[in-house]
Amino acid sequence: MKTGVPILYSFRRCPYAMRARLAIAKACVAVGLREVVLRDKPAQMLQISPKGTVPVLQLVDGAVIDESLDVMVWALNQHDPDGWLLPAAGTAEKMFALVSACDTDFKHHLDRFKYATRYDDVDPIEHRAAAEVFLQQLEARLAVGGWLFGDRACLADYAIAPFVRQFASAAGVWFEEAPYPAVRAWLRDFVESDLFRSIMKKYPQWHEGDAEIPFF
Ligand SMILES: N[C@@H](CCC(=O)N[C@@H](CS)C(=O)NCC(=O)O)C(=O)O
Repeated sequence: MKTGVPILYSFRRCPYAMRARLAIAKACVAVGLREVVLRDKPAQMLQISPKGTVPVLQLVDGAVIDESLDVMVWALNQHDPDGWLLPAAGTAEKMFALVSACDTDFKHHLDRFKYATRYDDVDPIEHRAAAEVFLQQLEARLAVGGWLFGDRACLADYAIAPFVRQFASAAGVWFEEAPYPAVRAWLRDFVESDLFRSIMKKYPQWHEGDAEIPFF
């Protein structure tokens, strides 16, 4: 289907899709949203991105961006009103390194903690403890300026917060009592922000022939 704006295949509860929507919303870039159900992925999405993960962004010229961080950078390269690509403290390189630690080590332990029954012979508490190494890094950073890289938000905050949110909800009371007050405050502000609320609206599943839903 030819449209005048890029098309974003997204799944509301996916933390990777959340970070893409956060950057698109922050940049105020207009896209058409197609809400995906992961067990019933649309053929059109699989055709342009056979690896079958969300988010997937198809640009008007047909080019496809199917990694969430690349979608963030694509959006912010067009309009970055709060300087998310340039952290207040530290370097962009360090910012991307922290996001990479989230997507590899932390995500590995998060999955095995949250979905322990999906894996053979996995002790969720061991993985919660291993995930804490990352939380400790976040706590040390947040204690300095309230954000991961200094005294204002950057891409890393919004790329990482959706995963910490998942961890916190899986950990429940344990997280509320753990020695990470700065992480808790940062996460609370994130979850209660207008930006986060705005990207968590519910949309019906998209089917071929449906119009896209305008998203910013
Ligand atoms: N590296 C990818 C990972 C995206 C990803 O794994 N998304 C999950 C949903 S949270 C997915 O689509 N999984 C495929 C499935 O469950 O079928 C990115 O950053 O965009």
